[in-house]
Amino acid sequence: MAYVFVYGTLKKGQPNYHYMMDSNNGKAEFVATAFTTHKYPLVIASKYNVPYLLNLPGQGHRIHGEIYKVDNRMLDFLDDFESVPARYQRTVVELEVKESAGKTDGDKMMPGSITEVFVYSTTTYQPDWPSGPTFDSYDAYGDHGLIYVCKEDRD
Ligand code: PCA
Repeated sequence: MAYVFVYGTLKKGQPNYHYMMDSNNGKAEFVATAFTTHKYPLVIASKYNVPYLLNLPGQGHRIHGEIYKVDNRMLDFLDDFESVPARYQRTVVELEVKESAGKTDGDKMMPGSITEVFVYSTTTYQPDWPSGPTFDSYDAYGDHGLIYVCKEDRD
């Protein structure tokens, strides 16, 4: 078991959420919403309008996302899905818990508490990305109008 913070297309309601809920890929259980204790640039870039979290702490915004408890099978799936280590790296990020799922077992993360969990961030990016618009929360269907192109639809 491991905890993963998702901030992009894997969040609830976003284009790749269904992969997290597909039991063929393993198990993922929603634990809490959270935001990073440090700022990071979250940009939407490339011709496919992909959300990228740049591992440049101190720039951008505190990023909002969701914490999931995943089994090893799902962690393997996500590593593969995010092309670790070629395109993404799985590192640890410090988070402040916002709203916790209403569970009573020992797993409950308390709002306001600080926790460290895995996150996927891009290993490579264009030099102009950090200076472009950065977001505090990703929504594929947001006002920015940058519609995400799913992996299956890329050329
Ligand atoms: N999916 C992962 C990383 C970027 C993306 O699109 C996530 O939602 O955290």
